[in-house]
Amino acid sequence: MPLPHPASSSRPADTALLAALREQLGEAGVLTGRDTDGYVEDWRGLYRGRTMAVVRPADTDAVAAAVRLCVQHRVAIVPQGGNTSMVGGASPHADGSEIVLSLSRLNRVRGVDPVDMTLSVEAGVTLQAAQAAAREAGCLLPLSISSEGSAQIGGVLATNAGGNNTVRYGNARELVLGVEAVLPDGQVFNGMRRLRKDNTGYAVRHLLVGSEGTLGIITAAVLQLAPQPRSVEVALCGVASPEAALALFSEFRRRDPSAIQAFEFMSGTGMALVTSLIDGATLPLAETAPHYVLVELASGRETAGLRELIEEVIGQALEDGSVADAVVAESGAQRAAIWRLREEHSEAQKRAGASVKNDVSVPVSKVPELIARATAACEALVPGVRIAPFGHLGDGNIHFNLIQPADMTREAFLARDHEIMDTVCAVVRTLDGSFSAEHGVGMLKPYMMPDWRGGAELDAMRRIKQAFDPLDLFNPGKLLP
Ligand code: 2HG
Ligand code: ZN
Repeated sequence: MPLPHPASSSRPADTALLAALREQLGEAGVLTGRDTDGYVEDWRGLYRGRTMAVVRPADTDAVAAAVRLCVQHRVAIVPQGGNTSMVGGASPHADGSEIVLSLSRLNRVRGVDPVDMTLSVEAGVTLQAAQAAAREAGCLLPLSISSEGSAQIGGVLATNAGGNNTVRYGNARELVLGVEAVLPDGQVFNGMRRLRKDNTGYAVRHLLVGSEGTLGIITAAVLQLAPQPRSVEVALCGVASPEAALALFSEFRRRDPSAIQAFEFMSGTGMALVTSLIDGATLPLAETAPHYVLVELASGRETAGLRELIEEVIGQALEDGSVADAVVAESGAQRAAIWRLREEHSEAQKRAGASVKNDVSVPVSKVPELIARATAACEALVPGVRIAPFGHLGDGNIHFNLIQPADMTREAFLARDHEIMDTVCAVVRTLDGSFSAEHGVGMLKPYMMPDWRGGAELDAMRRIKQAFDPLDLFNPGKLLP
């Protein structure tokens, strides 16, 4: 029988535990009171929790020691990296009964090997710093997400993040060769192997990846790198419809499937928010369009003919009218400016008001139908709602985001979040999609798990949780209902 949920009853700070943690980690390693402010609220301001303390161990042994103390005192732990979760996955609950364990001080690059093409990094290294370490060694860490400046490797792996390059390289999981983690019994699982072939029973590392901190706290990982591209082309196209965007994707894939590094979709509504709310973000096209596509092609060869390819495919689409207007970047600065229009979508939507996010995926062929049907259903449900879908068309993952109508308060809109999410997900279900594509389940979506992952699958997940964490002290209330 599951033990009572530690977060279900309010409890006073455990002073004996705090004293023991201070002794173990030093004064600077344990924050309380106002010093915890930056750790108890998520970046969207949706989850405002409380915590007994924030502990900041500086190495793996200190993480293990902190875990053992918390377990002795039966106090639950919320692991936290860059605090960029979209689903409250790293936020403490409101009753203050948990300890937030920040991985930020585990921020060393342990090594990069350009021959093996591997990168060993600790959990608190930001994704951007990890990318830079790979680049310095002449390699590419082929994982890119909008929050990469703050998001840390531990959280990226704990959520099995996807991002812009999944179409070519897969999700974070596909890049993980080895993992080091602290398990709920305080043991350190040292799986920092860097082998391409290693078939020895259960892949514990893959259980930890995507477990959202419910089975273990990832403290370091070995990531597979890719060759650094030698030629890159980026274009922005205005398109009349999601169908035209899909047709463009199919044409690039028909011509050279190995060249597509990213293929991103943006709605006209979302783009208008970016260009009006983000400083210096301007549309490099003569006219606005109903929707936009960002395509990036890349190759390890300098003379791969990517410029010809991008110009030919887009030129043909301009001729047949499926692309209304387009620009191909002429320099690195222009490529970055185009990417910025895509990457500022979350920030612009945050500035525009409260939003309900639906991080969903469908087979790529169904993306246009998803957008059309979910748009109609949401317009009928909440008249005046601003619908701004965008995302990773190349892998079928669309962020079907809705922003509060101008005449509705933030509270009134957010009170309808489940209703809206259920409406979008009803469409997703008929298209054989997923309700949780790349952001994880966190605190936002466990209620959907029985419906989407019921029966044997949820049962297996519960047994795995019970086997790893019988006291339910690792990120309770997240992922599993
Ligand atoms: C992205 O693709 C992120 O930019 C964020 O996954 C999506 O804000 C969102 O909903
Ligand atoms: Zn995304």
